[in-house]
Amino acid sequence: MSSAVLQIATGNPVKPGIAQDRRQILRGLTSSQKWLSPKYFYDKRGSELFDQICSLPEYYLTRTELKLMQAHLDEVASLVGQRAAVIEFGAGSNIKVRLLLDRLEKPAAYVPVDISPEFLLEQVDSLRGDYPDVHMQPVFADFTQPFDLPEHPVMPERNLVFFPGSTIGNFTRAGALEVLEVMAAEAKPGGALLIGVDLQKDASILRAAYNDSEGVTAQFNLNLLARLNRELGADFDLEKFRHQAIYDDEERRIEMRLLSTRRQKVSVAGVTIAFAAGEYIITEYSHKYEPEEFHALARRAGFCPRRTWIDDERLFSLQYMTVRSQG
Ligand code: AVI
Repeated sequence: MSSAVLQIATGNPVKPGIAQDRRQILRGLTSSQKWLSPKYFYDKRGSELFDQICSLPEYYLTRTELKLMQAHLDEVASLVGQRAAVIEFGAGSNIKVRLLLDRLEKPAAYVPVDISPEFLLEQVDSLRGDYPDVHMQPVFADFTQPFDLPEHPVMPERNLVFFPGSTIGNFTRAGALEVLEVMAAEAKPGGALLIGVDLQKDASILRAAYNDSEGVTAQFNLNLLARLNRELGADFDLEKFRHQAIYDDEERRIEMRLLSTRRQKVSVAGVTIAFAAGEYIITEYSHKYEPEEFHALARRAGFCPRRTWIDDERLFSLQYMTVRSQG
């Protein structure tokens, strides 16, 4: 039994698993362009595969962001000041939040926000022993919607929202603006955001990152169908679908697909879904930004970009911004 107290954010009736998302899943699979939300990638198996992706040679994102963090977190810490509450959107990589908590001056609290109670509890349980002075308060909520922040025993000086990994790229540009607005509201005036944003670059580098030679990304993508089989009683034959990741130049994004290699019918939660040969399900977008484009988006959401660190190969950016004071 975990010792963590889980804060249930009011107004967010989100539960774990995908069975309760049956309607949304069927809506996607019965649309003229079939789609599934990337949020369903991350069951236990999907999270393990994602961890493997993060150390693939072609997947430059994680190692480049880690290098940027190593190089610039001291500066981040001096900008943030002491006794910040770190609010992480998504219970992400333990390594990254450790790096941040290690460098910040007397961090007051750590508040991971996620729709998976298991990930939340694992995350805080793994950190608690090493950060006894940091108040750990996981919040079970969908961070795309405003949520209530918990009270802390020591009043933090400011909120620092942390959103590494370029997960912001998995939202459409309009969706990213909405998430940034939620972040600005949660950080509050005087608060700040530290965010990892993947950059536009030569399409060959991007294609390789999402079509790795070991086929791990393919397994990660196909696991979505295996998950529907396990949790929604679907009967996808994984042999009859193929992973595809293309770079869309106009939209400046990677589009991941699961392509039906033949004409077939699949049953999902009792509903029959027909596929033509070559028809595909869109499973993920991963948008890539120029730094200035992202700054403009962040400004519209109420942030003031302060620092942007980019690696020498111009692959990835780590951006620090503060919430613009109103009026
Ligand atoms: C979590 N997210 C930022 C990853 C990305 O690069 O868009 C997910 C991923 N999909 C395929 N590989 C990694």
